Amino acid sequence: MNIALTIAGSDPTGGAGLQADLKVFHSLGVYGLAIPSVLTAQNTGGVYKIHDIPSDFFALQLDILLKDISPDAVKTGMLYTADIVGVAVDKIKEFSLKNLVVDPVAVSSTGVSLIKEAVLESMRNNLFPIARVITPNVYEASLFTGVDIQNREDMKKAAVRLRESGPRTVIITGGHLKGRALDLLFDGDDFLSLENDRLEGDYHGTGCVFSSAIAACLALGYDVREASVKAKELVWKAMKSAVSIGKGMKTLNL
Ligand code: PXL
Repeated sequence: MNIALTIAGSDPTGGAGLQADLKVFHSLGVYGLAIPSVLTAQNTGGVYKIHDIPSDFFALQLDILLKDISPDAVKTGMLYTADIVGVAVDKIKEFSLKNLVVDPVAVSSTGVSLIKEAVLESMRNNLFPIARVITPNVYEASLFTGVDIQNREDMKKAAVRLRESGPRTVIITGGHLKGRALDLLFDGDDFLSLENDRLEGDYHGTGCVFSSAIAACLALGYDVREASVKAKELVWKAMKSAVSIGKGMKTLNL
């Protein structure tokens, strides 16, 4: 059985965070493990409150799980504090975890900040260098690089800068830009554009679903390019059939 681990925040709506990641793993035929890195109180209207998990307990969760099980791929999502990033990095190294997909979550779809101070620095300096893939959206890519991203050329510039911080592949998801929905992959040699027609509306969880689908595909043995194409397809289908389960944003149907 192929196994993927998500290390991510809890989103009780099931639209994002580790709940969504587990659904993605299951839908792709991968066995899912999940470690919460932070808790949120939220509904489809948005994030109401965020509660840290003590970093020593977070470390214990990783130790106990990873002494027993070796996942084929790992995805990190919302890590929230620099302490949590530090522990995640130490454990990923200690247990030689492979196929690391880092979704550098920084803001929620409703605009709430999902990071505390020093997290960007810590992710860039410590987590990005050990990642096989990072999947920032355009806002996050701008935060990390200072590039004001408006079009494909800006995305290329930001991708090149992001790759200098160490990940093997950078995929910037451009769903928030105008025009066709463009994601741009850069592996140090070539750029690959992944394009879809734009689906209008507000959707919650697209970034989480994309990154966990990539992790699942890597766990199944696909290469990063194949994984990104399959992940984009899965996000597209889940957006097409998105559901209104509450009074706020639509959640992807997984
Ligand atoms: O979509 C980003 C995200 C990631 N992880 C958790 C979240 C959110 C957005 O609200 O709650 C736990």
